[in-house]
Amino acid sequence: MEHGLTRRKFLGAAAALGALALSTGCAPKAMEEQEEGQAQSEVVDIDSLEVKHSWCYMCGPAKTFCATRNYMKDGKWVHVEGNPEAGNNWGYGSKTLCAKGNAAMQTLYNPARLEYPMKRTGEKGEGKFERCSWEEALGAIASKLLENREKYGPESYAALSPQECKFVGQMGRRFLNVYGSPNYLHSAICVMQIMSSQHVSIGKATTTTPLQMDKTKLLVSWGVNGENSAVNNIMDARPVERLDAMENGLEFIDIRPMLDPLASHAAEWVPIRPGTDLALALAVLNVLVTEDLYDHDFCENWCNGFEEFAEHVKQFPPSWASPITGISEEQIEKIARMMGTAKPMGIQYGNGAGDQANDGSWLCICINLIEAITGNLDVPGGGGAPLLVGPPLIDIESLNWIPTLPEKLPVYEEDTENGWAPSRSRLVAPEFPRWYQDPETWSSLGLFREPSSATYRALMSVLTEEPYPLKSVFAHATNPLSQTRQPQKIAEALKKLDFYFVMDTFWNPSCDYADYVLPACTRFEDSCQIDGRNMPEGTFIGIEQKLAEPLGESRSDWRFYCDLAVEMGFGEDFWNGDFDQALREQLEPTGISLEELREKGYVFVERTDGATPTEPSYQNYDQIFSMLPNGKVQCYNEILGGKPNNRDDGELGYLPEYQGPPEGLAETPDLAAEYPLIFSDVHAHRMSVHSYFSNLPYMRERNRKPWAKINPATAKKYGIEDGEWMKIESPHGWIKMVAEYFEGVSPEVIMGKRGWWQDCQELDEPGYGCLDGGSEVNALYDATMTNFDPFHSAMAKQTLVKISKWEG
Ligand SMILES: Nc1nc2c(c(=O)[nH]1)N[C@H]1C(S)=C(S)[C@@H](COP(=O)(O)OP(=O)(O)OC[C@H]3O[C@@H](n4cnc5c(=O)[nH]c(N)nc54)[C@H](O)[C@@H]3O)O[C@H]1N2
Ligand SMILES: Nc1nc2c(c(=O)[nH]1)N[C@H]1C(S)=C(S)[C@@H](COP(=O)(O)OP(=O)(O)OC[C@H]3O[C@@H](n4cnc5c(=O)[nH]c(N)nc54)[C@H](O)[C@@H]3O)O[C@H]1N2
Ligand code: SF4
Ligand SMILES: [Mo]
Repeated sequence: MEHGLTRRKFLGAAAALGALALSTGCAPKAMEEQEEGQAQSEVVDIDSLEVKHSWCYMCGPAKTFCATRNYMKDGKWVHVEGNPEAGNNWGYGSKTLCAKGNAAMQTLYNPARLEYPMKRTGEKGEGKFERCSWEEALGAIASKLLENREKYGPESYAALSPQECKFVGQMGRRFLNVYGSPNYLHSAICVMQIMSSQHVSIGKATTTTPLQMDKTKLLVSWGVNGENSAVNNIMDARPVERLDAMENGLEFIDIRPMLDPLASHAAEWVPIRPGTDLALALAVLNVLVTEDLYDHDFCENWCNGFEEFAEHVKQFPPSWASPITGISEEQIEKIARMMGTAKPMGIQYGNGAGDQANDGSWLCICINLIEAITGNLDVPGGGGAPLLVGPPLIDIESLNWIPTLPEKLPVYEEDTENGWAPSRSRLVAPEFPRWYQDPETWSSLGLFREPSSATYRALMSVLTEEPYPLKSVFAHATNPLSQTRQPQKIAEALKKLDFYFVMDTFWNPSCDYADYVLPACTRFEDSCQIDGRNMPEGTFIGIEQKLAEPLGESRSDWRFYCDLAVEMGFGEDFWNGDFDQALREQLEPTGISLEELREKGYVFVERTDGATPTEPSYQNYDQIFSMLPNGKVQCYNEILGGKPNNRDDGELGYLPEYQGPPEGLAETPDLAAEYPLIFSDVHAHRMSVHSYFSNLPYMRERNRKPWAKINPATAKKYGIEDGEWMKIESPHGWIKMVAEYFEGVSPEVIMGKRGWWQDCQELDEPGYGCLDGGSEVNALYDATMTNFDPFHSAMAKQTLVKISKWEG
């Protein structure tokens, strides 16, 4: 079995490397100069090369995680490694980068890069385009946006940002606010579930995740894909730290359908049927209550309505959950007892738990309540107790945040009448209920967030005209045809949409429907993002240093908004077109100038006083829960209960309600007679980000064909051999994928990987479409809008399917 994890310790200062074999990546020009078949490596003295500093961008445009040293040879970027002073991965793997990080050169020098603005000349979807100038594209976009604002109101413009992408979240949001639209379209399936469920149940001042993991005795890893999503970075999953903590006696429970590499180290692997986690969570709560495994003192003093809640969960014993989840009663009882007795216990949960389940908000809330009622909140080694780091030695608070000017949003009569924040009445498809989308609510719970609509429902407004149709949509660093459900429907909406424009580094399939496509440069070709990090070793500030001139006429994603704003007459709110001015404002509190930072690449101030960080006092519950109703954990939920849902067609409940997936072996037996298997997918993969980077040879080499893992017993039943293509049909669409035999998945479940539209020219690997007959898993899933989660709009990521050998 592939493992992919190594243990690495903080390396301290940079060690001189001496000679190093360099790979020149996939630069088309460099390749032409090579003799055919000649290996592309040469031995170079690394110390003779110029080093530029930057941040690795290979975790996606939303993130700056690992700071890097980039080696330049004759003006070309030839080698990358981590910057040891940056404490990447909180001290682990500081110099090493993950596989994606090491392939970074191949994205800059990729033959598939977009180089020029393009305008559509054929029908939408036909793919006929011609090159145009930036001047023409910006002029046309600006005049169309101004015209549509006049004709249909500012709310008719929406920006897609499924992954809370940084430049869309800051510059794109600022543009939306100045234009006057609240319609920031978020996927409703990435991370907000975790954040919002914590706000409304345990408060934002704490969490279920154990940050001091070396003290944790039991970790519950629920729907987390750490070996892929967080190999080398600082996100919550922290798989390497988990393996180290196991040496101190940590045990963990892994709840997910596949026996992935980390799951094979677990004390208990719980191979749950996709989409049924809430049944499991309710049964765990049932055992905790009926077997008296909860913390009485905590529940009496710090839980709102614990009695009603305890009575409520008595309806959900393991005998009820077992046939739904496919997990034996014995295993449910066993893991519940472990959660109730091991102290301290912490729970990490990822996108597999709640983000993509149509009852995901109650699921996430129940997970939080398991942590709470077992008395594990704000306990060292339990949930929420912070990492011990000294105070920052440079003021880094302002870094990486550009003010978004929410005060520019118009206030409508309906907003005032209902007590809603500005423009909430104009949300086309509120991701969260309108009453919840309030700066007061969010900030009182510890997080500021601006309004959002949910992508799928919002794009459907173009077809249904309910409550009004969006007219102009900007897809910036996103491909709506592989990101949300039912790409067929999305394509229909894009066809009917009045004005659609895209800015991307590559031609994604949704570009075919665009009026204009704009070429983005990678973050290695400009210097627009600053980030900082405070660590036990010291405080680090880094900026992207430009490693190469932008390819063709590609432009920075950040600067683009300044260019468009000037064209629209919004220049005053956009530093009169000079984005560097925004960076100067960010840097002001640090006392470091932009010029100095660009020159040096980074500044690191070492902690030399030898003082160990002071331990905070823990379990200050009156303070931690002070923002919650009655100052208590919401077992009986008075934030949600009795309030309108996000569709304004019903009320939310006070106590967890089991909904279950829209279809399933236990849920819809008639449908299961025709479609006898369950299909679900994984999002993160070590060799790609979302649906891209599979055009990089280093990545595609190890992740070659659209794969779906299937139990050999099941595959053989249908005459499908390992490595053969299979046709996968659901009641909602069909795709083809390559069967990968894997005993670590139950015979009734198939697990695919999303996003296969990219080809890889160097390896002669084709791309596969996003619509029916392609290989995009989203084509298979249900998208009945009344099935979406009534609080945070999540959609089920599971469907019933039938399979056959693909002969096409
Ligand atoms: N290399 C790489 N890293 C990434 C990304 C990437 O694309 N590539 N994406 C980034 C982004 S945007 C995000 S949001 C994070 C996501 O980070 P994670 O939440 O860690 O990643 P996912 O891949 O969504 O993993 C979900 C896990 O849940 C399992 N699962 C699927 N269905 C179910 C279910 O019904 N119940 C349970 N219990 N488990 C289920 C899957 O098998 C998978 O192991 O990763 C980030 N990191
Ligand atoms: N079935 C299913 N669907 C899912 C998920 C799942 O697990 N299963 N996961 C969900 C999650 S967690 C997320 S975050 C979303 C992600 O969904 P999206 O963010 O829409 O991801 P992609 O579809 O990969 O599209 C990203 C696009 O950004 C482009 N791009 C990359 N870098 C840059 C850049 O620097 N600048 C510009 N301008 N463009 C760039 C890429 O070429 C690509 O076309 O998908 C969600 N959809
Ligand atoms: S985890 Fe990998 S891809 Fe992400 S920033 Fe670090 S090296 Fe780059
Ligand atoms: Mo995500």
